[in-house]
Amino acid sequence: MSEIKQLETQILAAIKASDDLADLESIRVSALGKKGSVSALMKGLGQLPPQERKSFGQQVNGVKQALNQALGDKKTALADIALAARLASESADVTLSVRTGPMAEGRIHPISQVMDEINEIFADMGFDIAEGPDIEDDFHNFTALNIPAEHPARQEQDTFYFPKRADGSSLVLRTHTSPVQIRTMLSRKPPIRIIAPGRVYRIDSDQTHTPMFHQVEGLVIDEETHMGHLKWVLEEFLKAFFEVDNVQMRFRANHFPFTEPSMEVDVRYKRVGNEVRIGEGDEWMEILGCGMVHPNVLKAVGYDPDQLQGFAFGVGIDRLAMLKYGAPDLREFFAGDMRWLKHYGFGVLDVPTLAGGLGS
Ligand code: 2NM
Repeated sequence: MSEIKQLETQILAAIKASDDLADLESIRVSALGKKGSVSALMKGLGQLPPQERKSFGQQVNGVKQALNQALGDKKTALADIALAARLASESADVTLSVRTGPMAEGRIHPISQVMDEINEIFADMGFDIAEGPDIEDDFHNFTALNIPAEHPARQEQDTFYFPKRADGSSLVLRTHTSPVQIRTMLSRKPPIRIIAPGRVYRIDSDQTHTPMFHQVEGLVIDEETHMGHLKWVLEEFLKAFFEVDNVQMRFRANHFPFTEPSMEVDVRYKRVGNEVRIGEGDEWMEILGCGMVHPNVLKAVGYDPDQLQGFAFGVGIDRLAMLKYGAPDLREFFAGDMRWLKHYGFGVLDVPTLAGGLGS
């Protein structure tokens, strides 16, 4: 095979094997560029005997043409492949329905929503949100709260006790969020204004009770805190929560070990069809418990009851959620039924704010 033919075969093979445009371009330059191998052949033309020059020149031109043709074809083929790959990767099936994603699919449980609403209302009044453990010891859950050893609240049929420890004591699932108040008073100096929302546990299970439920308790301690403050705070809370201009409250004497005096608070309401309207009507609904913190509780956390007083209150969140959002059966709240949650749940962006309307 002639030298020219050999070079042509070699370059054509390189073009055939090339699989990207940059590589192809460097093959073109190294063959047909100014200093390329084919161009170099032409430079030898002058040294040939005159009678051979014509056919040599024709041969080299033929090689040039063949190479240009092969380079052009390959370039088109590579561009087609690149386009096909791009089209495949960028294709969109316009017949697919829009995927909604977690922001639209997810739901906030009504209890979480109501807790957020309550937090927002009290934060606006200058309260901090306090939290504590679900598993408590005897001191924080009972003793410090002036609940003596023989008190019925301590009994095994009401309280979830953990197995006895080496020292004979048992941990409990907290029966109220009051231990959070005890922990706060032990770790902070007055004035104190906190609410403690969270899960609480009691051995109780029927149509209106679940063994785990949710509470928010509040505590205010200062040098001159009195029942007028308590009444104002509760009234502001109830008006904001039920989104009404007026509530009427009725305070009834009651007994709790941790407050003295202790009261239960009823609100006026009426039923219109399935709806409960708070603030109007002739019926009274019990809604929360409250009182002035018992001197024994203050002493248990090292406060001087002659210098400091305060009030506390406790509200069941689950029933508030049922009242406000019309869910009829408490047990449904904890059944984990997606259909129920889709119906009663809130959108991820339904963030309660006082300015934007709490429950909107
Ligand atoms: C209630 C009713 C009345 C209460 C008392 C305290 C503490 F820690 F200050 F002693 N925390 N929560 C309280 C008072 C709770 O729930 C119905």
